[in-house]
This record gives sequence, structure tokens and C-alpha cells, in this order.
Amino acid sequence: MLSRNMQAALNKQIRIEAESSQIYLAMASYSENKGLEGVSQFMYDASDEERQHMLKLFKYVNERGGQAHVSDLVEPAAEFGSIKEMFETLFKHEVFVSQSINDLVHIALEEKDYATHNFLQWYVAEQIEEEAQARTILDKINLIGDDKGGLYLFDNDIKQLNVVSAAAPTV
Ligand code: OFO
Repeated sequence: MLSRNMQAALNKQIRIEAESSQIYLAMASYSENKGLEGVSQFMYDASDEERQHMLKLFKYVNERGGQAHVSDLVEPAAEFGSIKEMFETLFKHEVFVSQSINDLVHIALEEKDYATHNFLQWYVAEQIEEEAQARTILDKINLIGDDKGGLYLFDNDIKQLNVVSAAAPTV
């Protein structure tokens, strides 16, 4: 059985994952409007993945005798100065999510809730992967700079990234 405190913290994370899904959906729209097919597909897939992260937590809360909560979401930014800025925002957001998962792990340990601690390990590993992926993408974008041809190639390149992550087991 989840404590009230743990339940509230997990419900907060449910909201954060749902907001992540909306943030990436807004980024999909922004990049699709810029004609970047590969980048927008990457963002659509990332948005779907975040919804899966949300649902996994949602089901866990209910399984453990709590009640998963559907809450209001903050409207995400729709405009970014550039594709580079968009990916910088993504990276910062993932760092924020990692911190939030760390805080959850901390609460689980404090409360000696080892089941939740064990459950959260999947998210800890996932955040390491997502942060690393965002950093790799940012490095590439920094290399490209303002070169339009480079951006075109990058847009093709990121499609391969999609294939790799789509082949990897998710939830
Ligand atoms: Fe849910 O992993 Fe990104 O935010």
C-alpha cells in the first residue's frame, strides 16, 4: 500500500510525464512547420513515449492501492527561436525530469518503500538514456551551426535514430 506522501509524489510525476508528452508534441508541430520531417517524427515518437511513461506510473499507483490522478496540464511553448534552441529546451527538460525521478527515489528510500524504489529503477535507467541521446543530438546541432545543408542531412540522420529507438523494447 502506498503512503499518502508517496502517492502524491507519484501523481506529481504522472503530471510531469503527461506534460513532457505535450511539450514534445508542440515541438513536433514546430519542426513539421519548418519542413523537417525527420525531426518532427522524432518528436511525435518522443511524445508517444512520454505518454507510455505516464501510463506506466498511472497503472502502478492504482495497482498499489492508490488512485492515479488526471490533472490540468501547463500549455507548452509553441515557438522556439531555432531548431537548436528547441533541442536545448528538450535537453533542459530531460535534466529536470531526471531530478524529479531522483527526488522520487529519495522519498521511496526514506519511507522504506522498496517496491516503489524497485519500480523507479526503470525510470532512472530511462533518464540516463534520454539525457545521453539529447546530448548527442545537441553536439551534432552545434557542429552544424547555421549550415542549411547540414540541417538537411541531420534531418535525414535523425530518422535512423528513430529506427533504433523504435526497435528497442519500451515499457
Ligand atoms: Fe519520461 O522520459 Fe523524458 O521526460
